[in-house]
Amino acid sequence: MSSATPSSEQPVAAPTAIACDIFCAVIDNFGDIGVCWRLARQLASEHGWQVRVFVDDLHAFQKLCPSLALDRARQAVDGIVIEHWHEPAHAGDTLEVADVVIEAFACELPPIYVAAMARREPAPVWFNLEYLSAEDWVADFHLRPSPHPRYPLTKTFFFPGLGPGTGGVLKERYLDTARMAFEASQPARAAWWLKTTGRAPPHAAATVVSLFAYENPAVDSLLEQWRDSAEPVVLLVPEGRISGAVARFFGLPSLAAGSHAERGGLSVHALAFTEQPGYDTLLWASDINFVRGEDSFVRAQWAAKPFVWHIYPQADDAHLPKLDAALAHYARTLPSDARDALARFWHAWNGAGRPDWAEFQRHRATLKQRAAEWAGELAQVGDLAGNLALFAKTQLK
Ligand code: TRH
Repeated sequence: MSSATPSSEQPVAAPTAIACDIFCAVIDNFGDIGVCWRLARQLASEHGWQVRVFVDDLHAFQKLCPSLALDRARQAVDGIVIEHWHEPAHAGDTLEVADVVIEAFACELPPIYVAAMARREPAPVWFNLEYLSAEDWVADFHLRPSPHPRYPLTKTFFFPGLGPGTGGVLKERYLDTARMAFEASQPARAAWWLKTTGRAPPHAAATVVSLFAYENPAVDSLLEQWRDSAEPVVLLVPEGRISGAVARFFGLPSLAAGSHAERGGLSVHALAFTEQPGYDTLLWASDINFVRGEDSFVRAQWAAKPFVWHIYPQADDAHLPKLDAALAHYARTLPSDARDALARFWHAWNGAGRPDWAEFQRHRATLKQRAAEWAGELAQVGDLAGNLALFAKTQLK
């Protein structure tokens, strides 16, 4: 799959570069390392920072970054040092404390490292990078300081968000240009289809859907509706947690990358999980994107296409207010019938009701226009890496 990363994305860290350590504990799936790796690459390539990533799960990481070696305690990829954080107390073979320390998603830093942070003069700028939420309270808590109970250190809470006053979400400087170049180039799209599916691009009348989701009971109903749809649907499914259900629908033992199947108006291509920049191209090549978790949810917004979000499920349905908070931003200016249709579809995809594809399609043109407008509104909040770098610099002075 083609990569959206320009070849110019090379580390530019100077000897005087700001040093930054990012600590990432992978809870599950790919979002924790997905966000950290994207942030690391941006701080290195766009801000010239010297970045190290401490990560405890190289297997999950390697899926997004295939050049990573699984057996190395320390390695460099794109000029970023990657330390296999193999036990909680470990902080690399030599204890060096960076200028900026990012603790991702409240993972606990090695105590030995925190003690060294306290000894460092000047003290490093310490962030806890939180999970993304579109809820209103986020702006009130963004950049709140939290003094350490024992050491002379202050941790700053950095909250990503979709609205003003939050930390924003990650967006690379090259992203829009790369997307528009892909969309404008028929040969680039044809080459992508050939490389990714082994076929030419589908007929313009077909709706191309990318499907990245957790296991989802609503998928069977949707697959039936796509099969029976008057207009053809071409489904692109990266190998993952929803693949088993799609395979069963087609009567296949599995949906391994490279397989194709057809039923009625629905055809499916199973795709290999790509390196991270390649996932953007999949979103750009599709008309509608089903995304999940955190990072793919953000990428779908930058793809400026209608999308459906499978939010990461939490205990006691704590995720449902977050789903509605995101809808409140994204659907804000939609006419009420399109807004209701979108909300119904998103709710159905997250466990409440049956998704109605025909209704979604009826509003497709309006949703597409809103998707483009929303990408512009979201960009006003500023890119997370840029926002974080700016704040850190004010603290380092
Ligand atoms: O994988 P996710 O579900 O991740 C998470 C985690 O579950 C995490 O614990 C949770 O807290 C968080 O969601 C909210 O979904 P996400 O965030 O979209 O991450 C997927 C990453 O995988 C993203 O960076 C895009 C990338 N990706 C590829 O690089 N290639 C691919 O082919 C695909 C499908 C995705």
